[in-house]
Amino acid sequence: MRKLVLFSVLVFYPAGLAVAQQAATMNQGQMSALDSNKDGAVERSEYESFMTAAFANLDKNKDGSLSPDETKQALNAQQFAATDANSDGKVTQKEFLDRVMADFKTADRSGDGNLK
Ligand SMILES: [Ca+2]
Ligand SMILES: [Ca+2]
Ligand SMILES: [Ca+2]
Repeated sequence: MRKLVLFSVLVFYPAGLAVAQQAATMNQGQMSALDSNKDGAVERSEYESFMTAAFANLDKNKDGSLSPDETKQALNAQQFAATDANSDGKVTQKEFLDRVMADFKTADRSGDGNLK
């Protein structure tokens, strides 16, 4: 258990992104999809990989950023603005990951770096 302290359960109580909201209602099957090494817990790295893939999915035109249009199913205007840290109207992968990983930290109430 290295570097546990801050990261863990993000998946269950995410702050706002639709992907995270989906995660919040994950069933067992989805949970095991996130748990790529099948150790029964979702580590920060597994969550990050999952969200990186989610970003790629949302980025329909593959320009490396998400427009309000690309995220309209997932985010309302307020959530989009909250994720678009530099307010340039686009959500880059970094902005996206910063946000969802912050959600992870928020969700990590036990602080053990794992989601079980
Ligand atoms: Ca795991
Ligand atoms: Ca795009
Ligand atoms: Ca931006």
